[in-house]
Amino acid sequence: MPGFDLWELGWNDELAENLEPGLVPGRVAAVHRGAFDVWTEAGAVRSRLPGRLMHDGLDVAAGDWVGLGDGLVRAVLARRSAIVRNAASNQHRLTHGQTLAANVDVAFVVSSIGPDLEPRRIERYLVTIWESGASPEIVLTKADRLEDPWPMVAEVEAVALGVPVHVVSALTGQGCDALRARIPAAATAVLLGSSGVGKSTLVNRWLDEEVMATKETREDDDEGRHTTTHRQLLVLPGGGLVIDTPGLRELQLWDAGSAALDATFADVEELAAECRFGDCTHMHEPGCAVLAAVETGKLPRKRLDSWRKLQRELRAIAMRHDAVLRKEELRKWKLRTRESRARTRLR
Ligand SMILES: Nc1nc2c(ncn2[C@@H]2O[C@H](COP(=O)(O)OP(=O)(O)O)[C@@H](O)[C@H]2O)c(=O)[nH]1
Ligand SMILES: [Mg+2]
Ligand SMILES: [Zn+2]
Repeated sequence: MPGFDLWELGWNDELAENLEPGLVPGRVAAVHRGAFDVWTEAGAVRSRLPGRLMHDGLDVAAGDWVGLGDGLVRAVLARRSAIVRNAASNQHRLTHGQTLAANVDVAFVVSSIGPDLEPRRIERYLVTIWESGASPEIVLTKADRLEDPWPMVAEVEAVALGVPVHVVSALTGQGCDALRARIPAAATAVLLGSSGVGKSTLVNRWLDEEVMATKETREDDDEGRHTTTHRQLLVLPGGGLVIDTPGLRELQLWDAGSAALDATFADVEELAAECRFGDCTHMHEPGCAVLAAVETGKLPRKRLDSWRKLQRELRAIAMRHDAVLRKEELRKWKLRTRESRARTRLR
């Protein structure tokens, strides 16, 4: 296995400064059960966390930069972005944040044009991406399936609010090169979206090779292709990287700040600023600009409902999160007092 040019993988001076001397830098290309594929200057290696860090529940994701020592991951370097979802943890019957991809520059929200297109799902992805530090872009695939895809594109543009919307077909090649051009050399993109929308087909087209298994090749896959059961980092010919991900049944939000929600629903926020009362709940108040806009059809009722729903979800997550933190603080405090009591006895 030939070695990698780290700079082509997105390595930079800031990362180099953060690397402890003596550790070997590498980028996590894929995460398997307890093991990582790490790309280094010496080639691709299989690595894992030492027991102590594993116990800390360190969340290593595809795209992470790590420092290796004695073949183990000794450090995860500070991320410039992280796409984090809410994941159920059966261990504590709690939820925790799970990083889907790290150090991503552009996050493509991929949906296929057709009856399964769901603007509400796109809003959910946008909140998560606005929180991540990556820039969102929307990709509508399988444009070849409809005689006239443009009414559906317009529907998506109404929720995109200035986020670029790309219309592509991996079948005819429409828009594929233009989308590819959104990933400059050394930059990293991630493809997010439900299973079957055509993410892997698009990646294969860019690679000009059947590297990722698609729906057709998935069942009888004996060609050694990457199945999309895990998130996989890939180097594109001509520079730039892309992380292909398996479909998420549903993207559960994780602790996003109100700024991420405001960015996704800038239209509602703008209206809310016009309400007569500063603390308007937009439920029943007189002089409510939001309700007035719903009345005149300027703001779709579904969009207001979606905003409320996501707001409630985020509030619930923040409250749960706070409760967990408080419990953790209490545990540490008890531990400290017990330790100091023990010390007092010893004296
Ligand atoms: N008509 C049409 N079908 C597509 C297109 N892109 C992908 N598909 C098909 O959609 C199915 C799912 O594609 P796949 O890449 O596996 O989706 P993924 O789960 O998002 O990675 C496959 O049967 C593809 O052949 C497209 O642009 N047009
Ligand atoms: Mg796939
Ligand atoms: Zn109002």
